[in-house]
Amino acid sequence: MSTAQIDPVSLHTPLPDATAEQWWRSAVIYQIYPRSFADANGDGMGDLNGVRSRLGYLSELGVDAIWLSPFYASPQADAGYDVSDYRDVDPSLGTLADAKAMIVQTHQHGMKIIVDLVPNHTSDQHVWFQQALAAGPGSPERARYMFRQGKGENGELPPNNWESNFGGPAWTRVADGSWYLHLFAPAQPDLDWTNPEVVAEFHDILRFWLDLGVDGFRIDVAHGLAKHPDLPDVLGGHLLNADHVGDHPHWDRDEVHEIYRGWRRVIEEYPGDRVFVAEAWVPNADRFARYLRSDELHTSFNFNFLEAGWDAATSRRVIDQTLHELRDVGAPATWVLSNHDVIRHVTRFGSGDLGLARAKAATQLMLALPGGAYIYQGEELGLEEVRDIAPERRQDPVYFQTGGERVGRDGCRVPLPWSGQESPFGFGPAGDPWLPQPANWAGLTAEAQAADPTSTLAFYREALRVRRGSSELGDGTLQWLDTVPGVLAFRRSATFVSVTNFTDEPVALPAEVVGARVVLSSAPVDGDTLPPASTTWFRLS
Ligand code: TEU
Repeated sequence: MSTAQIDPVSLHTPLPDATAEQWWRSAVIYQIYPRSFADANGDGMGDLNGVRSRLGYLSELGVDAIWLSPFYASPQADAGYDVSDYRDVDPSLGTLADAKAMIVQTHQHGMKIIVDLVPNHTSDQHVWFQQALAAGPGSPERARYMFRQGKGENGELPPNNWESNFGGPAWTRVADGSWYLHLFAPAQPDLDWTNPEVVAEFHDILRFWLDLGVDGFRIDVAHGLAKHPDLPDVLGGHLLNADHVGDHPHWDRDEVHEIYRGWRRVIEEYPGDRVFVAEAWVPNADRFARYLRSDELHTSFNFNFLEAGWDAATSRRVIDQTLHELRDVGAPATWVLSNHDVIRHVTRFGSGDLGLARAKAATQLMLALPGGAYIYQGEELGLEEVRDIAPERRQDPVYFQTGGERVGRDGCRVPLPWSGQESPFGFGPAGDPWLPQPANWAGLTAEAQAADPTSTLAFYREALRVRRGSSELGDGTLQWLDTVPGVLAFRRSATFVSVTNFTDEPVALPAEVVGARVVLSSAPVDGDTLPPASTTWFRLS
């Protein structure tokens, strides 16, 4: 799609349904990766009581809500994204009573709480999969999953050429010779979403957590649940790309939307303002927007922005496409730069001082864009990806399924440094964290940064404070200002302007903001220039 066709987004176009009650249209949501956030019992693994102990830190940081990656009963083959019981807490992370207390206390701290829902697959230890194995081919128990006969003379070849996201074939053979589909690890068998029993079970799981008071769900692999009925070979690459948008055999199929219409009806039965956020890696803005039609999901992570890199032109194109497509469906944009699956943005943007300067500038830009935003735990401390984890300490199935060819995601999942001079840096009272922490994190602990007004943590707190106090930030629209190449500047109101200098050189201030008051800058502002790799917010009188 070419940017030339995109209408300029008018500053005065009101968004449909924009009401103050819809908190999620403007919310800043903090992602907690529970096993790496805080460890209350000192076993080296974060837990829900650790989360409870740090709720004060999060409300002080100034976020509106938290989202927790899965904490359900799980053999932990994929760090909890392999769920064996959707209605219980994994013993390594706590109990259901801890989860209930966490929900209540999060609300007491004035924040909302979103939990993760993993509907594409269960764990191979889930009772359904165990029943399926026991019941044999052709049984109703097997019909909850994707069992098929193989190809070749004796069915010795997988049913098709699909690849696991984590490397290797997406099929595993069981003792009786049938194969089952797993788009991720073999320990994560895919459910068959054409089976009404599967649909009903997930409606019930939604209700279970809604009854406990959660404010919403993040939907894992939201673009993957529906599969082509004939399971044809993938042509033209495993990942979704522009060549097979709309007809990929297992990504972003039209049938997936009926599932979300059903979920929307369930969530609408509940009082309060509850919300879905989709993890949908769908590159085309128009296909992406379909998930956010008014009878489907409320929000969806905008991964095109995350993937735009540190580049002014690409970022502007993605921002324009997103706002244009979402305006048509009335949904707010949801920006994100880091999560538990991708290399931390300080490191993606070049590491070291330059990477950090760019990362802070990108974050400040993100926080000025129309809509909501997600922050991934540790980015407020300026943490880098940990690159030097020894092979024997690695945990991610991606590393093992690719024979080490892909290093995997452990580097963004290292337990947080809270205080002190050596590991576990206050992550827990004692114990060896499940992934090793770099020795040089002593200067990056939350405690050290809280005492330093020039720290990354102080910057995040200030940015969130200013955002809260600026009524034009969050939901709404923007209007671009003319700038030199490498600089993006936009108005959020007649008096609020955000300017990002993507270059590594100082750049003259755009004419509109000369003499304006600097509200916040990610780097010290000097006279009439924008510092290299920086974002500055200006208030015009
Ligand atoms: O991720 C799904 C997913 O699509 C990503 O693996 C994505 O393909 C990749 O990061 C793109 O670079 C979700 C969870 O976020 C992830 O942690 C789980 O491992 C996965 O689902 C399986 O449940």
